Amino acid sequence: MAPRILNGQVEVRSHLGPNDERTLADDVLDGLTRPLKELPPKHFYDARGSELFDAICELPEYYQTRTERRILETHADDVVARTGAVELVELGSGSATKTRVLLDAMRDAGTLARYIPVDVSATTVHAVAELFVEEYEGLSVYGMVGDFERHLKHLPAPVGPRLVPFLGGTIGNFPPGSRRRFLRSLGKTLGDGGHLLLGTDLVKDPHVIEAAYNDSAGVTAQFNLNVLHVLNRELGADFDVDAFEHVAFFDREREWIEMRLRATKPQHVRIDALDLEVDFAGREEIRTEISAKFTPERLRGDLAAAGLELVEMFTDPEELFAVSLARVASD
Ligand code: SAH
Ligand code: AVI
Repeated sequence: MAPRILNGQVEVRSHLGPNDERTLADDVLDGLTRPLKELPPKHFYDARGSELFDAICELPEYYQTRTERRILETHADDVVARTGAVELVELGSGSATKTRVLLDAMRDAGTLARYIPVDVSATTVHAVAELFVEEYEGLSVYGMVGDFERHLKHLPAPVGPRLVPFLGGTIGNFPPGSRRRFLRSLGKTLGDGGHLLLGTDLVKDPHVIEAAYNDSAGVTAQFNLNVLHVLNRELGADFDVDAFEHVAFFDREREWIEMRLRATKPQHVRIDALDLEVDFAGREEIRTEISAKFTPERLRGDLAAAGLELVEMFTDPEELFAVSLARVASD
């Protein structure tokens, strides 16, 4: 697809096309014909889903965002000094509010050259690209609308030491096996001497974790249910969204949150684009997300298994959340 030049310093390129509508179709066909029905979480993030996620980040119960921001505010100067970063390639950038803390530190250190947000949500990549090029004088922005599991090979070559923030705990949304495979594949993205800056939510009192996914304002429930609106719109499905309810619980053995959508009554759904009929028994559930919570040991182990070495793990005084700086392990 042709690059969209907004002005001299901004370019946004989309790697999503007809094949990606296929990806949604394939995921739905695969996920809704299994004995335990499942949908991958990346399909939450249409324009409405991205807005709802931003609203989640402001909720009193959702401690993750404000805690990670505070960790970044405390350690950004140190991270920039230690990495010498001149560019950020941010994975799952969303509305990139916390990214400003890193960009400010790079600007103050005089190293800031380029910002590359990567996200499946086209609206957020365009919005962030336009905003940041205005806000940071001289900054070049190359937005990539794409899937970070498939499109990182299309990134431009680094212009100098690269820092790859992967914030918000999004790595926790991968199942464990693909999480380690994905981390291993990031070696190439980091480039020579590059670093990963990985945000992870930590294991803590299950009540605190469960409250973060069962907020009293019901925003997380709307976010979860939104995926059914996506399927209705994109695949011509006829889900009765009001006949499903939000479920989120902490699986104490696996140490992850599971979000599910539960049918409140038996129902029959038709998905036109797939020529598929799906039946739901009363109280049958679709798993829509896992969100893994880490211990420092598990995190170190995952990084090591992916050929990465931990440079430093930053956390907050209550040890709610961690931001880890890592690089490719030396042999
Ligand atoms: N980094 C932000 C946003 C986290 S929400 C923060 O810390 O607040 C997760 C983001 O990852 C969303 O913007 C979503 O669109 C994006 N995302 C999820 N799966 C993705 C994938 N496979 N490829 C690219 N982006 C993805
Ligand atoms: C993006 N991701 C890390 C969020 C999480 O906490 O797993 C998505 C989310 N799901 C429900 N609330 C927020």
